[in-house]
This record gives sequence, C-alpha cells and structure tokens, in this order.
Amino acid sequence: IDTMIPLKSRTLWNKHQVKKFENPDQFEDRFISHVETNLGRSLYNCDDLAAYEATSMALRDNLTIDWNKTQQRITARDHKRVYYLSLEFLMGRALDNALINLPSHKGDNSGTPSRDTVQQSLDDLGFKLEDVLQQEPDAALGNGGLGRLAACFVDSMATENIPAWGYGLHYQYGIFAQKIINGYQVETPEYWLMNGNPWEIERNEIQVPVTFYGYVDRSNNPTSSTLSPAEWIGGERVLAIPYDFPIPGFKTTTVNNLRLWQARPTTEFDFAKFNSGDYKNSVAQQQRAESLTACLYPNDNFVQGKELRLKQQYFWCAASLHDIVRRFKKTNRPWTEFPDQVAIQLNDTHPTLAIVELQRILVDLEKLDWHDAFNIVQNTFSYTNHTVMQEALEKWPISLFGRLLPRHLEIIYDINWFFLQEVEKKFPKDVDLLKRISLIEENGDRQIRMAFLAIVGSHKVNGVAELHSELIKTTIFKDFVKFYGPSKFTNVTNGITPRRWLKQANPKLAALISEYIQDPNDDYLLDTSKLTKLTQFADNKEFQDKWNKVKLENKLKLADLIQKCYDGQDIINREHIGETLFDIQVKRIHEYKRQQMNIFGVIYRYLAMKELFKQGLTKEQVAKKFPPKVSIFGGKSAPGYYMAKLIIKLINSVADVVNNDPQIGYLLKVAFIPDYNVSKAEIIIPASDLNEQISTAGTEASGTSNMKFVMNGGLIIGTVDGANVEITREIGEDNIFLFGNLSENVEELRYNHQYHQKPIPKELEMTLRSLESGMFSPENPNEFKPLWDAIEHHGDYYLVSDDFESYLATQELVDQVYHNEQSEWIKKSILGVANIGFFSSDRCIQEYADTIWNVEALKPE
Ligand code: H53
Repeated sequence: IDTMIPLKSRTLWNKHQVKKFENPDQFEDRFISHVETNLGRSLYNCDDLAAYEATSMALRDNLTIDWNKTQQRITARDHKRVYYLSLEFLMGRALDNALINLPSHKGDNSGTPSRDTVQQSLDDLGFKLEDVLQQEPDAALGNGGLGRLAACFVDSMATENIPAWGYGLHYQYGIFAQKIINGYQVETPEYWLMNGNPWEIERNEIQVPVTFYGYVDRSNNPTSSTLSPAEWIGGERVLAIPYDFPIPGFKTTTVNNLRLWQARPTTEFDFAKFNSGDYKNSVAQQQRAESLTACLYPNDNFVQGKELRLKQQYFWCAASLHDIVRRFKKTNRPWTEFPDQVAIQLNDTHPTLAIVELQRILVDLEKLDWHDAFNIVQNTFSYTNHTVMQEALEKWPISLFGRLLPRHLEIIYDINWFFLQEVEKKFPKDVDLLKRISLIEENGDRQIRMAFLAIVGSHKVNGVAELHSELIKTTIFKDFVKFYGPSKFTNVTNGITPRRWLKQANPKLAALISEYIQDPNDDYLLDTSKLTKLTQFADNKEFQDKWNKVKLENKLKLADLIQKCYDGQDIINREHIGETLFDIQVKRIHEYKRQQMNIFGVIYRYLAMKELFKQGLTKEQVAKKFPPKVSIFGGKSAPGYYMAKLIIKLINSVADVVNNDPQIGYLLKVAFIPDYNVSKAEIIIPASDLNEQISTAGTEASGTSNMKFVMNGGLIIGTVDGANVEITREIGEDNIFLFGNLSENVEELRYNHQYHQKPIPKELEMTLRSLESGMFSPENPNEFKPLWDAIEHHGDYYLVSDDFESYLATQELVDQVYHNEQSEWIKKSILGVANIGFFSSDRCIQEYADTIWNVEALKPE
C-alpha cells in the first residue's frame, strides 16, 4: 500500500497506533474524554444529548479503526468492490445499531464491551441508555421502501463481509416531518443536522468538481463524429464533498462505508460581477450551489421531472464515478479488467446517468474505442427495477436534458443508434418494435426512457419479488426479453435485516427466541433458518403464554406512543388491551396501497355496529359480532398528492367520530400516528396482531414491511401481491389471510369498469353514502367526494369495489380466529416467525453477490 509516510517514521506511527476501547473502563475513559474535549462540556453540564454524542463518538472511534483496517485489507488484496448507488438511504438511528453490532456481542466472556456493558457504564456515569438513545434524530434520507431497502442492504453487505460502498446524497433536509393539524397533513422541514452528527466524517480533503450546462467542443477532432473523443466545456461548476458513515457488520470487524455527497460552491469567484460592485449577487450565485443537495424529493413511486432533481442525479453519479475510477486507477490494471474489480448496482433508474458518465470517461478522457468502452460499461452495471407503475417510471425531456448535459445526450443517442441497429438486425422491418423499444420516446415531447437506458447499459436486470420479476418480463420490458432473451432478467426477492427488525426493535421477543431455541449467542440473527426450531414450540402452552406476554408488553408500549401523539388523550383502553386486536397499516399513503379500502372497512364496521345498537343489542352482544379492535394508521403523503392527502384527512375524521362515540367505547378505536418513520416503526411493528398488505394485485413490487410484521409475530391480511406470495409459500397458507382478485384479472376488471356499469357491493354503497351524508364532515358533506367519485365515476382504477366483499369476509374470519381460537392465533404467529428466515436481507445480498456481482466475501483475518 502506498503511503506518504517515509519508512523511517513508520515505527513511531506504529508505536502510537490508536486503540479501540476494549473494556468498560476504557469505554468510560473515552466517553469522558469526548465530553470534556470534543464537546467542551464537563461533569457539571453533561445532559442526555451530550451523553448520546459522547457515546456515539466513542463507538465511532472503534468503528473508524476497523473501517481503516477493512479498507486497507480490500486494497492490499486487490479485491473486487461493490458500489450500491441509491438516491435514498433511510437509515434511522445509528447508535443502538452500533451497540448491537459490537463485535463482542455475546458469546464472548472476555469482558470486552457489549451493549449490556455499555448500558451498565452509562448507568454508572449517571445516564439511562434508553433516554440517551432517544436523543438521536432519525437519518431519514429516503421516502419509503426503496430507501429502507438500501439501508438493510448496507447492513447485510457489511455483515456478510462483502467489500461494498454505498453512494448517495447528503441532504440537509431528509423527508419532511409530518404534522396533523385539524386532520390534515402539514409538512414541516426537518433539519436533521441541527445538533451536528457524531456519526459522519466530513472529508474536506476530497473535492470532486462537477460540471453542468455548457457545450461540446469538437474543434480538436477532425472526424467530428460523436463517437470519438470530445471535450465538454461546462458552464456551471460545483464541488462534491463526501460525508462518510461507518457501516458495521454483525459479529465481524468488517466496517463498510456509506459515502454521501454534498454540494459546495467552488472557490472560483465571479470577478466580473465583483468588480462591477455586484458583490451580493456574486455571493448569491455561490450559495445556489449548496441548494443542490439541500432537499430530498419527497415522492415515493412517482416522478416529478424537475430540473433540480436531474442535477442532483448527475452531481451524485459524476462524483461517485470519479471516486470509483480514481480508486481503480491506483491498481494500474488495464481498463478491460474494470468489471473484474468493480460492480455497480443501480437502485432503480435514479442513477442511470452513471452508465453514460462511465462511457464518457472511457471515450472522452481515457480515449478508449467506443465499443470497447461500452462493453466495459455493460459488464460493470446492473439495474434493479422496483415498480411497473407508469407514473413511477422516469423519463426526461430531451430539451431539458440536452441543455444540462449536452455531451451525455450525444452519448445516449449513440447508444440508442447502435442498439436499434442490433434490434433491426434481429427483427428486420419491425418498425413498431423499433419505436416501442427505442431509448427515446418520440410521441409528442421527446423523452429519454431511463429504464430502457438502464437495461441496455447493464448485464443484469432484476425485479424485487417473484411475481414482480415475472410481471416486468411480460409487461413493461416485454420487448427487451424478446431481444435479449430471458436470461438477462432475474429475480432477487427483497429482504430485511433481522438485527434491526427483530433484535433491536423487539428485544423481548428476541430474548425469548434465543432462550427457547438455545442460541445464547444469537447466531440465528446470522443464520435465520435456525428460527425454524421454534416450530416445535408452536403448540406449547407455556411458550405461547410467554409469546403472548411479549406481545402485550409491546402493545402497551405502542399505546404509550399513541397517547403521546394524541397529546395525552388515552385512545386505547389499557384494561382491555389484551383482548383488543391491533390492526395496523403503516407505509406511504398511496391509492395503490389502498388505505382508502382499509378506512372504508372501518367505516362499514362502525355503521354495522351502530345498526346493532339501534336494534337494541347490548354492548356484550355487539362485541360478539364485532370484538374489540383498534385500527392504526401511519404514513406520509407526497406533498402534492391530493388524493392521498384526502385519505389521511378521512382517516382522521373517522377517528374523531368513532373515538368519541360513547356507545362504541373500546370496541372500536382508530388512530393515525403522525410522522411515521424508522424509529416509530420499531415501536409500532412489534405491537401488531394483524397487518394490512392490501395493495391492488400487481401494483406492489415487493413490499418489505410485510416481512417485518411477520418477523415480529404479526399476521398478514393481504392480497396476492408482491412478496406476500412468497411469504405465503414460506409460512404456509394457513398462517396468512389472503383475499381479493389476482393480478392476471386486473386488466379485465379495469376494462369492465370502463365499459360496463358494475353494481357496487351493498356494504361499500352503504359506506360511501355515509360519507356523502356528511357523517364525517358535517361542515362540508362534499369534502370526500373525490374518494367516492374515484370508485363510482372514474373507473375504480384500484379495484376497491371488486375486492371489498372478500376483504370484509376475511376480516370477519380474522375476528373469529383472534377471539375464539386464541391458541390457534398464537400458533400462527409463532409459525410465521419460525418460517420467515428466507426474508433476511443477508440471503438477498448473497444472491446478488453470487448471481449478479460475481464477488466474494473478504473476511477479516
Ligand atoms: O420499493 C420497495 C418495494 C416496494 C416499492 C418500493 C418503491 C419505492 O419505495 C419508490 C419507488 C419505486 O419505484 C418503488 O413500491 O414494493 O418493496 C423496495 O424494493
């Protein structure tokens, strides 16, 4: 390894090698030293926040030492690296994760620090770990499933000792904080870096210039062909500065890197403006650079097509590629070996420009032959698709794109030109095919189809669940399967990290599991197939009781959270909590996820209960038919998504009416938990009896909260969609409540809505008429009109009316099992956990490594 330090000085360096804290005493020493030096505080003014910061810094010290060793090892071995490019990393909190991942986690009696000993140390120093953990803001640099998947993946890559880096953006503002005011979502900016961030290392020594706009200069190129090297004379220039986050693995000293780029102004100054006395403007222009990475775009499964977003994408791709290429060049290998050293995974089409940027680097800067270069590109990249929904597929108008990135547009045209020639060769004279498959959409405003570009520039394309991976082959990418053959398209079913989603979120269940399967060292968190040992206890009365007790405690914890969200108002009746079914739907609010169907179901239940009361039934009699239940919702709507916001308002309006109806009491409650995020999910998910995964069949690519709920002993009520299908295969169809139409019937059902008036089921009719009556919006009976209109007059695109009856019937079955066959219910819950092992993100990463990246683990010595 190269070093700037002369040989003779190295002994001195080695003598003073920084050491990790290795016992509680050393941890305490580190802690106090951080409090007194880095934080400039003392015994007399160290509060929980300072304790959080000092604890984090002490842990980060250890991680940084292992980080350095990991990176040196990879470099020394000249090992292939994986780069995971994602515009979103929904990390949540880091401290508890780092504690759980302390290499000495259990099974090690040497007295080295573990989460338990750190907890004890903090206690001795005068702090409660639980309160200290609460000080950390969520790193919420993502919207939903896609961003959280990236976070689970970096966790698993480190755990599996895969030499991998995540690359993303260092947004100043992550996803907005959601407030609910008078039932409406209000977005407020969340400046998550308010107190600084002890987990990141700002690397000012690395400054990557990134250029935009300008023109292509071909004056040095006699052929004037776009295929030979050209010079891009950029207009605007900014610098990319990396912020590095250590990513610890579990039970390993491997520490990987998550590198997030932030934009800074260049030090160049506009002297023309300055000299003309326009100092203020010339500063303003510089400030604009910083706004480039200020905000995460708050849309999930929807593209807005804003120029600033395209700038973010290029800024991030250019900086990351520059970094990757620089690292490769240090190996002095020929370019042909680039794909042996580098695998780049594109998380959705957001980083597709990286394909074009690498081609530009190879052709324009490294002077490679165009086709040789593109071969290297294709063998380097692979692309994950996460959706088949049209509104979520990225397309960029040529005009906007060409202005911002003129040379990249030329390269895309050339890629398309060669690609279409190949297509034409294989399928001569099929003009329609050429039109459909072209990287450029020609009808109306010409646009670049980013998913198509990602396919052509990659060697593998994967979907995220079996059903979804089949769907992309038969719908949106059908023509590409025809051209390339099916082998370019593959499936890697999503997964979640059991460290965060079982051990960290549900410590009591984790402890019960490790006790019964006799795994005191928590090895099942690495090898989740060990969970199947729980099967033998599924009928065991004593075990069931303990299982139930954990659930009850988790439900009480959630009740506390809900009470806090409702300003102290206690919505959930704690006396009856053990017999109250917690029915939960938490995820982004989207029509395709059908929170509207869920709340319609709640309304119907309420109306039916009121009807029984009207007929003179007693509360006990009503409870026989409709046993106690709370419907819990949480999730953010994109700020500009009118229908989703209306659904939030409806949920809150229904909650208002139902929760304040004394006749109903604890038999039915509705709660909307504001500002759903990772750390709230860690409280909500372990408390679920039932969770709703009720998307219109064929719309949810995978879903990942379904896996989290089952891993925490929740049962699913769900459609035959996304990963629900494989969850059913793994846990058995007796242990999941499936309902609704299948994806193969969706097209026909939609067609029928267009051309035939199908009667609406009476339960839904009753529900919609109650909305119309103003029962939930007395001041404005028309408030929810768009919701019933969508079903009755606009073709019911999400097929609520087609699935409603079977949804209600299945809910009835749920009630019956939960209340009359309690032991059966617990058994299903246990069997779910026992058989959820397949959905560990470790398994996913292994599949990516073996079948797509062609990379092997590099274990610490
Ligand atoms: O990605 C998840 C899937 C989920 C899918 C989600 C997703 C986004 O969060 C954002 C954009 C997009 O195209 C897809 O909706 O089904 O589980 C991870 O793969």
